[in-house]
Amino acid sequence: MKKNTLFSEQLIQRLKEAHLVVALTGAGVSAESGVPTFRGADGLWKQFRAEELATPQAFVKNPQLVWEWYNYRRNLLKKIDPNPGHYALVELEKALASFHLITQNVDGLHTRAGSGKVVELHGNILRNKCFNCQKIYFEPEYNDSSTLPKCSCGGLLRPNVVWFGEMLDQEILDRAYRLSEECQLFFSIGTSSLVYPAAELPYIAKRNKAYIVEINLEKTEISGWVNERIAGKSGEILPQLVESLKCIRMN
Ligand code: BV8
Ligand code: ZN
Repeated sequence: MKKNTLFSEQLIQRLKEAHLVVALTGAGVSAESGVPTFRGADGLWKQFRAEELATPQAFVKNPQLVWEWYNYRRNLLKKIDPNPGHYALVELEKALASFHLITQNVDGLHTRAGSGKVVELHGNILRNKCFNCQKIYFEPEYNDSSTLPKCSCGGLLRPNVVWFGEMLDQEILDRAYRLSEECQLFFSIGTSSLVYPAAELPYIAKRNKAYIVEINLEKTEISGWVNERIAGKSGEILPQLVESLKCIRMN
């Protein structure tokens, strides 16, 4: 077993003692699976601008364009699998008494990897809902339709994700707040910490004396004050965290 050099004693101690461990993930965790991030060099927003597409106004203005953009992303996902970072988070959930995952990602890769306790803050791109009556549609075949499917009420279907300017589901958000308030160890992984209210969660955890660890390729809005920053790829760092945890268990 390789000796741990990546994680501080303090982090290892917290892993041992914490009653609740929470991980907030963003697009960076899916990047190594080939899902373009939002603001990175190959970012989705490069080809399109957020306000053009991921807003209700954009959908009203040009539903076909928005629908095609999401089908482009959903088709990308068909050829994409979870990466070692997703699987390491499944291992953490199995190894730790109480580990909860909060994700901003809408790609469903955490669930596909086997994570059981996932809070999807921004919804799930693989599901649709009616723009008019909010009825949820689980049929995947709609995602291949080049023309916009219609709801039984006559309304247009849209991806079941939270757009900019839209409120998050209050129950889901309250759960994320409560987990962040009650945890002793909070990981912020692969997120630029720019989008609210998700970006509030590490601050809430910090206010409640949790130990905050950031895993990211680059510096972010919160890098200046977290307890520990581990620079690098989540797909490489998270499996090492699982290894370190196994070492703790053996000693
Ligand atoms: C809300 C679903 C109340 C859709 C997403 C003006 C008008 C209206 C609203 C606002 C406004 N000003 C501010 C707001 C609030 C707005 C907001 O926060 N805007 C930001 C941009 C300033 N928030 C909202 O609108 C939210 N609703 O506030 O409602 C309200 C209502 C009306 C008016 C005011 C307020 C709704 C936010 C949800 C938006 N939906 N997604 C879709 O996917 O199409 S957000 C979208 O961004 C994704 O969910 C994504 O996850 C999320 C955050 O981005 P990140 O995940 O952080 O991804 P990013 O590319 O930015 O960063 C990737 C990171 O990974 C980088 O740091 C990179 O270094 C790192 N990385 C890359 N590779 C790796 C890696 N790290 C490790 N390993 C690697 N291999
Ligand atoms: Zn409807």
